[in-house]
Amino acid sequence: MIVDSAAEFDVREYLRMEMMPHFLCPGCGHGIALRALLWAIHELGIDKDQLAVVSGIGCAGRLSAYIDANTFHVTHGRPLAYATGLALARPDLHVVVITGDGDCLAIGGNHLIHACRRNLKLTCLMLNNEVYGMTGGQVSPTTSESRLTTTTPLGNAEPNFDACALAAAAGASFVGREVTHHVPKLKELIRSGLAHPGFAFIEVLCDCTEIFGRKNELGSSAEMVLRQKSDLRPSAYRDSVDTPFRSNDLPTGILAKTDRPEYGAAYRKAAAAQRASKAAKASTGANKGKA
Ligand SMILES: Cc1ncc(C[n+]2csc(CCOP(=O)(O)OP(=O)(O)O)c2C)c(N)n1
Ligand code: SF4
Ligand SMILES: [Mg+2]
Repeated sequence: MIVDSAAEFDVREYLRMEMMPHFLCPGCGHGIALRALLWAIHELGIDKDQLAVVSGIGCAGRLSAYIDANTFHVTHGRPLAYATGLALARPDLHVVVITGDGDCLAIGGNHLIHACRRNLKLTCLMLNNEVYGMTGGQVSPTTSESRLTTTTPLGNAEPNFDACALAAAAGASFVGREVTHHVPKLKELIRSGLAHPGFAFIEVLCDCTEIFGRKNELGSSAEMVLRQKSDLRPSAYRDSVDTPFRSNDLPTGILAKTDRPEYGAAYRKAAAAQRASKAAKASTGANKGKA
């Protein structure tokens, strides 16, 4: 059943209210992304019993604990590996991965590229706040050039990944990006990703207000969200880097959508064919024995 009315969406119905108060800092963008995800789930009418959320370690990874569904808080960098096993064993479930930029692109980068290549039906929501928030603000593969972190006290000198370009190049059949400034658009993108019959990679640009924002003097959480519209990257570095690194003018919305065969269906078909062939051989053998 598809529910269209935003008015009837009450996020508390999808949260473990007994876990409140949550641990996120005031103004953290991860909370906005969580709301958009749950709103999309509500609109698609996905039953909570049919929803499985797998997350790694980090502030982003912590979100699964608050969702009233089947949730798995697994090791750092490995949520896609766990989710792969789960989605293969239980194709009836909607399997969603929530991961951070460090979790997904640093320690978990290898899993990401192979998940993209494999095209198993999964929705991967990468919350990109440009930093390792949970561990005190170290540089991540998406930290913009020149930004200050605890491990780049002179400003980050490395180019940062364009995660969407990386995912598309690795074969992801659905790739999208949105900012937390546009919650309804973010919800729409996640909804499209959830409905996609293959691997969907969605990058959400969201603010780490307390660690990254403070360190880089980006102002209040409201100012940081407004900056997403106009000032995604420092102008000094505008157009200074090439694909697959990140440029300043970031496109949002659905960036890639292809119709590749879904791995789970292909695997089940091959397994069924093998079972049928074994059964046929066994029955031929039994008939020979009778002759
Ligand atoms: C194997 C392992 N290595 C390192 C850590 C420490 N650690 C925990 S969270 C984290 C980074 C989290 O960054 P990100 O994924 O961007 O999430 P955020 O906190 O920014 O939401 C690290 C390095 C760990 N828990 N396990
Ligand atoms: S440290 Fe940053 S990412 Fe973590 S909860 Fe606080 S604001 Fe959010
Ligand atoms: Mg992060």
